[in-house]
Amino acid sequence: MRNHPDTPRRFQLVLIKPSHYDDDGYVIRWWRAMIPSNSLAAIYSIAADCAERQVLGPDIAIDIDVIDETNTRVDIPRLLARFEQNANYGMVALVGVQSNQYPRALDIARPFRAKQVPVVIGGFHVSGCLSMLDGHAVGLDDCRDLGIAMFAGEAEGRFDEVLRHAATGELAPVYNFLSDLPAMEDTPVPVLPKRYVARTLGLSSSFDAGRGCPYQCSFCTIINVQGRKSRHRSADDIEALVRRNWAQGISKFFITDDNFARNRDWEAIFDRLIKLREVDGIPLGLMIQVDTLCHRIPNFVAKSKRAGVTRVFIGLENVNPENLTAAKKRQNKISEYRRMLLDWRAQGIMTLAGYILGFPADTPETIRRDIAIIQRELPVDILEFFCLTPLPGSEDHQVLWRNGVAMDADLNRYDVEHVCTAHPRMERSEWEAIYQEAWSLYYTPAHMKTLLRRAAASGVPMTSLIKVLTVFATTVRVENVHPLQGGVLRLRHPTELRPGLPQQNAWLFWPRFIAQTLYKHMVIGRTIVQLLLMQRAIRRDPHAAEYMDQALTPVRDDDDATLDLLNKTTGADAARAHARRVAVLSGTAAA
Ligand code: B12
Ligand code: SF4
Repeated sequence: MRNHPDTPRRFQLVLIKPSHYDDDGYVIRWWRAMIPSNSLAAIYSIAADCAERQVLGPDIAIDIDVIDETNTRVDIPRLLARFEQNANYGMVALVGVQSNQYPRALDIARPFRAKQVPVVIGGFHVSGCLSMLDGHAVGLDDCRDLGIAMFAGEAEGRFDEVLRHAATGELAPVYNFLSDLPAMEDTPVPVLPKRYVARTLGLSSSFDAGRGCPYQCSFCTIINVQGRKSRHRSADDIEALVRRNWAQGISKFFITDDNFARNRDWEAIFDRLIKLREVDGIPLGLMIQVDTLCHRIPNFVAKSKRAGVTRVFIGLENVNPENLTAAKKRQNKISEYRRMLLDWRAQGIMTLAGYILGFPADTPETIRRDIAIIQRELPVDILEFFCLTPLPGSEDHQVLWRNGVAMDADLNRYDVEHVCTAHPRMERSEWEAIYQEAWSLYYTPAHMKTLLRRAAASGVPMTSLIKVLTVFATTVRVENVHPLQGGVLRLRHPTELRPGLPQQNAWLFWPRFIAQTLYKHMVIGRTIVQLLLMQRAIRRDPHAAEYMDQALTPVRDDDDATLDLLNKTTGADAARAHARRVAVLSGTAAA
């Protein structure tokens, strides 16, 4: 059916954030995903602003549909029918597409392109590749072949143009704004309508208060896409965003800045959030991401607490100085780790730390040793393991690509959970095995009990820790995906199988799915019961508040020679000697 020429035209804008395929080839999708995607919220708000400003003309409405594939099935036949009814007047936007999501994004795009529906793709894969490679690698020519327009850079201030081109059938093959990153002040703030947020757990949302990071870690893609200069939203914008969410009953947020401590306006933003919380009574609950030196910024930790931060993610990455130097992560000083973690703990804030496996000095033995040292000596709550991955867009990837070093050809595996290239000291199979083993080494019942005892002694809410421990202790074991891609009740559908893989018989598919689901929930249920019993025992212990161990011991000397952390890790001696030299030269220690 075609629109009658007299009826106002309605541009159909479908925003899809693709998921990716699991090891069995099925799309990773949940009944409830963890948290709504900030990339999707950002593009939704930019698009809604375009609709309000009627950028396609005064009589043309823009209908916006939002699909986050981690919690909603992309019903391609239904969407195709909708485009057909509207004479293909519209556009599919593949939003925030990471490298591991790129193959799935293309699979979603194919049927739309076959019917000539305009498709545009944006996100870190396209931006990272166009920033660091030759404009064709890795897989970008597939977009050209399919007629998918590629968008590199950030959509703020640029989406009008893309919409107009799609409406007139004049989309360019490539939009590249990487050399002209927009300022963030006064741009539409990322807010998703509640009906989409409700498809995730716990009615919390997310926003980016800023972009860009000053550091230069070689495995990082962010600095090559969003730059090294801090760009940020204003405190007024943040207040508007919080109020719009609060009007929908949402007051918990993940601030997605890679490093909020290096947001140049962190203090003004925190001060505004403190006012919203303490004066206006909005019950803010925040999670932020920071670096390991944030505790040295005056007031940062204390103001985090007052602004409502309850969880902080820290890019610890590794405890071996040799590895940190190899990754150009020289800002991470292992001698500071304990002081920093104890500062957060003193505020009753839960700490989550990223830990990368597969740096050059790592072997299965050193990784086992390091996890034991962390359990004993570092007062961190949650450890998240990742495999060092040459992510397209990073310096590491660029170097390997230029030197013609073999890397995995399947982009679906670039999810920092799979091994994608060779290691100097570990076979691929050893690296894969130690990644799996690391989770079970850290999340033993004994260590989880210690974590709960530390929480009880330092004011970190135990119930909250139990929720997080359940996710981190079970997701890899039960679902074989990283907790950061996790959710509640894994769903699968035969139509979501990766093209080229053999379809299972429905009589086998559904009984197997039900049996697996029951088994998984039994394992998860058992872990929850175990943790709740531990909590009950600790609550009944009259001495729980006095609990003390090596990790909780206050730092007296940054150069404490009794710690294995500063003695046994690879490169520790050289790092300590260097730190002593710096201290002597800067006059903070005697020669
Ligand atoms: C926060 C975050 C998360 C959160 C997401 C929570 C949330 N609410 O969004 C969590 C912790 C869950 C997460 C998980 C993962 N993440 Co993550 N994450 C980030 C982080 C730090 C910020 C994302 C963000 O909000 N950016 C701001 C948005 C607005 O930027 P954007 O997506 O690029 O979108 C802009 C432009 O690209 C463009 N654009 C985007 N789409 C489109 C579409 C069109 C049509 C147009 C015109 C423009 C356009 O306009 C947007 C607005 O300016 C990024 C790094 C970063 N700085 O972006 C990593 C990052 C995206 N994550 C990454 C990875 C690998 C993952 C995981 C696979 C890790 C894992 N194994 O669990 C999972 C995948 C989960 C999933 N299903 O998506 C990588 C991807 C690298 C790559 N080359 O692919 C990144 C880049 C970090 C890194 N290590 O380098 N992540
Ligand atoms: S500190 Fe984080 S965001 Fe900054 S360069 Fe290193 S990995 Fe990237």
